[in-house]
Amino acid sequence: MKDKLALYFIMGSQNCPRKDPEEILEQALDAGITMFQFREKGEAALIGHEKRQLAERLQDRCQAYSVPFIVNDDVDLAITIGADGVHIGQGDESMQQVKKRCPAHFIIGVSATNAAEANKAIQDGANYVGVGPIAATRTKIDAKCPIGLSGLREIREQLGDFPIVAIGGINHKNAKAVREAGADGISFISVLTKATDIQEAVNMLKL
Ligand code: 3NM
Repeated sequence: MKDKLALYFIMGSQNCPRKDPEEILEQALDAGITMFQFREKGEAALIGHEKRQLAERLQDRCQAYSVPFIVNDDVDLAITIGADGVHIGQGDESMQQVKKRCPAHFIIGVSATNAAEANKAIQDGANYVGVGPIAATRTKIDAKCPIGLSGLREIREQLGDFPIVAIGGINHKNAKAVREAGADGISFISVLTKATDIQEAVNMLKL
């Protein structure tokens, strides 16, 4: 699990106003991302058939690179298209329900802002926790107050060896410090969707 979390790219069509999501994902896969989350969310997001079509196109790309394809929130879509897993937030469907409905091999990720939420997710059977926001982000309008590196360190101390991916405001300037503070991996949206050179942007995150 930890290897897969190393470079975890998240994206939906609403994050790509100027470029084709499939093209961005292809370049990100080529550059070496290790996991992908389809997060079609917000006012500009696709719904229904269009959402499913885009999901399947992006899933195809991930399969070509043997990179896990995770669906944000939409458990029905994840099951229907045979995704590799789902990522759910604190306000979403209960973990008990999710676990009951999903195939046993599904990777289940849960968002957490503090150790109590993270511990609950672990007890409920999550495979990893997404911890954040680490720094300020403009990508998620309702993001909570940043927890910083100290917040991440505190959560790591309480979670022992459990897989943690950090999220929110991560870029090439703070990626290394985020790993040093205890994250097994980093997840990111805008640092790639807004990059002019995606290969270079991914390379910078590896440093
Ligand atoms: N979840 P960027 S922050 C999707 O704190 C998401 O749970 C967050 O986008 C959380 O890499 C966030 O552009 C947005 O900051 C991450």
